[in-house]
Amino acid sequence: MKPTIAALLALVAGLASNLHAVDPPEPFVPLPHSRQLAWHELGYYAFVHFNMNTFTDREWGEGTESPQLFNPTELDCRQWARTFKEAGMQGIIITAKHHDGFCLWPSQYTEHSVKNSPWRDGQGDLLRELSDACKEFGLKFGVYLSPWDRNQPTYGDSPKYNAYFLNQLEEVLTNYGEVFEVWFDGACGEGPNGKRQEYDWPAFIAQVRRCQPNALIFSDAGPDIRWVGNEGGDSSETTWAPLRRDEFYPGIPGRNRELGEGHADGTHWLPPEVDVSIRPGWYYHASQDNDQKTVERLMQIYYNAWGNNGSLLLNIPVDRRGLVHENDARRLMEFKAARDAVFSRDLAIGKPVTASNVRGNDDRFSAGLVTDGHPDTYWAADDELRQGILQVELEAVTPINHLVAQEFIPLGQRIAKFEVSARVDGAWRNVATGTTVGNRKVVRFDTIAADAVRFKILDALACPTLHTLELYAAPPSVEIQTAPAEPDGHTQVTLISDYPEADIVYTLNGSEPDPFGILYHAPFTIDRQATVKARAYFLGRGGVTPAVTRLDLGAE
Ligand code: FUL
Repeated sequence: MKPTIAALLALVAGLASNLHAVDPPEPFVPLPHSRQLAWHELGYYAFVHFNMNTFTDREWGEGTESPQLFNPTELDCRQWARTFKEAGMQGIIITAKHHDGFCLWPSQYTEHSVKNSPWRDGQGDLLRELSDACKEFGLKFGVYLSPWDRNQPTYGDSPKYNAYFLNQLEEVLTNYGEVFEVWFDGACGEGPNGKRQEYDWPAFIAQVRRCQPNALIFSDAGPDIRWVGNEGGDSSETTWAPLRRDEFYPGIPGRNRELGEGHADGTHWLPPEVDVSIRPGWYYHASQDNDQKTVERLMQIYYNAWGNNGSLLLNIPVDRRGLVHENDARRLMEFKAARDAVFSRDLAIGKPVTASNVRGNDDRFSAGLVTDGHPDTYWAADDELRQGILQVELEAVTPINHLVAQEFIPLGQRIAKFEVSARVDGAWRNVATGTTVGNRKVVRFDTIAADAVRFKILDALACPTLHTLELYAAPPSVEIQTAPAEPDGHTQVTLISDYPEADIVYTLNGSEPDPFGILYHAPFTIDRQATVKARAYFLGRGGVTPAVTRLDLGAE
């Protein structure tokens, strides 16, 4: 059979592109391990502090508490898993043992456990129930096992206690299926013999590797994930995944800033995890039932963690019933709705992209790969370059206020400085600057209606790569301002958006305003019985993205 013209052309094109083919960039060490790459995909999972302290209203127990006190009345791990799954979390890490030494599983090495509690007549195993619930709901299961143990008589007798801890690790890591993360706190104290315990960290780590080769180990010094250096939900604008790991050990004092920032010349890939509680305490206290962090603060924390090269481990203190408290569940869902409102629609996906340089002019590294939504493709520059510009054409004037950038981290973290600009009426305006990117950087800026966006890499430690550029428009907010008005009992209502060009729509009967509702033009008056709800929309400008604000003026 004769070759067709199309086949010949394809052959010639193939040969031509082979002539240009270059190798991918040399890896820039340190590189992430495959288990770390899998972890980077997670981003957001639950911490549950639930143990003896839940029943004594404390944060740290003494280790002398009677097991009789542990008695949840309605414990339901399926309710936890269902709630966290609906909230968009990917796993749960449970305090299997906290500093007071009480074990949530019937350990054969101590009497200080659920087996001597009234819960399930001493027959219960919370790790069994939780790991089963995680499997049922498709969540990952992780454990916090405190080395500091204020109950264990051998604590302080270092070799003996280390053997005890290794045995417990084995129990927890071999009886409950796959464990995705083992969380080590660095706290250390003196035992009953007055001696300070010396932990055998190399043995602890080897035990985890032996029992759960895919599990990530968290501590101040990793070896897989590092503490971010604070428990308040903050992070550093500059965040290198690499760290000079050998300078660190669990519980190291005085180096919190470096734990946040990492090191540009770090020797090991050791990205940060932001651990923070939704309430003031780690454990449940009825007095904090209304003290959840606001949605705004949770969003800020999410940007600090997930949006800054790390992940968010958000603690939800399960209550004395053994349930996620209604108020915490409600806040988790509000937080999810707020994330969805920002991140549900990538305005850059599939849009054309040009670059100042494409590695070897090779299509395998072309600019358009940053908006193709594919998990394995990336743009890369020529070896000698430390800069680069990528320009996304939006093809229509589009309001935007978030950019998400991701480096191709299997080849290491490289970008050290960047700038974002937007084209408005043919002129480029600088909207944000930043430093590191790594696995993910979320850049936020004031809403701007632009028809193109530039991501300018100003400095890198090696030739830059970029896996993804995404653009989003968080809904504009609406503030409802009120003032007394004539006749008596009437109120003047003014609606103000943080984005002046947004269209504000409102209702007076409590119903949700949709884009076809009453358009706001000027202040108006209402009587006491009205319920005003308002939303701002980017009507006809790259899609409808609503925000809702409500004001109830004494309606029923
Ligand atoms: C700390 C512990 O001392 C707290 O009680 C809590 O468990 C927190 C997550 O880690 O170091």
